[in-house]
Amino acid sequence: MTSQPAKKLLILPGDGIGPEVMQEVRHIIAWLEAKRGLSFAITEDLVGGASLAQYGEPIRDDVIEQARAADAVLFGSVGDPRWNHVGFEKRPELAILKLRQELALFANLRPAKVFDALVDASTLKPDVVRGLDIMIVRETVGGIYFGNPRGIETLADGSKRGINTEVYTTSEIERVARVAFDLARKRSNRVCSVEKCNVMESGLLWKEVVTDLHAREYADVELTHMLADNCAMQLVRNPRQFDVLVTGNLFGDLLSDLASMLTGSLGMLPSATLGAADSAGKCPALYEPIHGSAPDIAGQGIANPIAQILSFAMLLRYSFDYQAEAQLIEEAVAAVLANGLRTADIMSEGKTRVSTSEMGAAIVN
Ligand code: GGG
Repeated sequence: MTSQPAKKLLILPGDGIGPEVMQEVRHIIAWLEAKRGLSFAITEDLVGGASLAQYGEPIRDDVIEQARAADAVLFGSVGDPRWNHVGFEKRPELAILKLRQELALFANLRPAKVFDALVDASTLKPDVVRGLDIMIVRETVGGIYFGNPRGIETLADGSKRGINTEVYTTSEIERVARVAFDLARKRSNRVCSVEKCNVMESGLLWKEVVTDLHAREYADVELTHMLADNCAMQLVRNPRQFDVLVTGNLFGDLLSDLASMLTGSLGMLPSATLGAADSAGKCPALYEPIHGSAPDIAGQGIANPIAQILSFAMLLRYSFDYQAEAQLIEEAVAAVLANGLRTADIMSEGKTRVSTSEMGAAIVN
């Protein structure tokens, strides 16, 4: 039991399966309030395609201000085929990119952990993934997603040219590398820095900055460097060689989706995106599953709510310091999986297939 003031939580379910899997978190919140005496002051709003439909923009300034004022943001997923034809400035995905940038949420922590009960759901052999526990630290406010020049221009002959530019500065690289080194010290003390310095200038700077920071402040941590293409191959060949991986925006996006399949499904991986703490010690933070809105399965009640639920557990752990409750949720997920309950994405022979809401209810129970 706790008598702390209500934690200000902004919930942004988003599009597609986002609202469906978020509903299962609401049940967990209700349980925590009823059984553990926790108190949350919750506000909710629209983002992504849902916001475009109502307000004509993927995220309103007011929602960004609500996010700034909250103690933490729980985000669902954005992406809506109704806006597939529009330009980048009106894409639903802009909601999450804008939130990360406006709140300077630069470090996206994407843990890829294999639950014992799911070793047979992995794309790799059970012996290769059993016990796998890696942390991918993805930089999220720089790199090719934000660099200039960018755009689509029409050339003299009427054909077009699409442009994105990878830009990283020393300070952007250093601050995310610092997060990775600090995390490694609490884990197995190993960091692998991933770039493509053999063909990219930004990769060359990335490697140089990480190497310098390591020598200056983190010599006790084991540091290795790996090219991103080799890293993709090594994650499939022998993923347990890694502890903490730190990389840029695009490579982190790709490698974490790859890593999710080692755990059984994209529907299993949570994430936390953190900014820098202010002088009062408040750290802006947003939590979201790494999966998108999956419009192809939205509304069918078959989505896996575990990534969203584990994202909420990360929120309790990192933003609210509710360690026991976070652990309780993680243990409940492990227990339900051990009991053989499976949503469609992790289903295998001899297990019991359940819907989104049945999986959520089993975790609460
Ligand atoms: N929950 C994650 C989500 O909504 N992903 C959609 C997406 O396109 N995200 C872009 C990104 O993570 O950079």
